[in-house]
Amino acid sequence: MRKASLSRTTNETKITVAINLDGTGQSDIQTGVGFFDHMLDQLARHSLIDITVKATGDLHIDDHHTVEDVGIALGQALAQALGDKRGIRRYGSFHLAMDDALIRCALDLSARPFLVWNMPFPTAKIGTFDTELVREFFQALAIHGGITLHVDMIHGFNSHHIAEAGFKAVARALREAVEPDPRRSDAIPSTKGSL
Ligand SMILES: [Mn+2]
Repeated sequence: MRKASLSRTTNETKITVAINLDGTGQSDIQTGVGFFDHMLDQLARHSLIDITVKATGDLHIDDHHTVEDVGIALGQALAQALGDKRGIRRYGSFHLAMDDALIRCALDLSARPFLVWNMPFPTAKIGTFDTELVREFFQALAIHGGITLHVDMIHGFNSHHIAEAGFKAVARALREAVEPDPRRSDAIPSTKGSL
């Protein structure tokens, strides 16, 4: 069963997450940050990973700790659910178009965390949400999930579309990377013999 669940509590946030890599894209998300909930719903829906997130954070300060810590917890859950990565495709990539936004994601479930982020949002905010937090989320996800993650905006002028297309592009690339590769059976997809 490629599932994981965990809780993470600090002085700033209290977070519970559960994921199922072999899900159908169901989500149950409550972070207290409306736009972020909308994005995490997209992440589940388009990765076909079932995702539950319950977060209580210090939103009286701002959304930063909550968004970052959800990224940490989801990354940790992803790494846990992947286990030794036997039989998976490992790599994934996708070009996702959404209205004006065209985002390319390429990723490797490498255990060598790295984020290349080229997402020049034209505005600092989407409603009350700080657009810089999109990077914070994916940085935390990449580090704690062991992902080499490249996200590049090829075109876009609407921040909501750019962010949403970004989440969907990562979701589709992740869907491909975590999928069992029927030609690989139980092998670990690396010449090193471990990932
Ligand atoms: Mn939307």
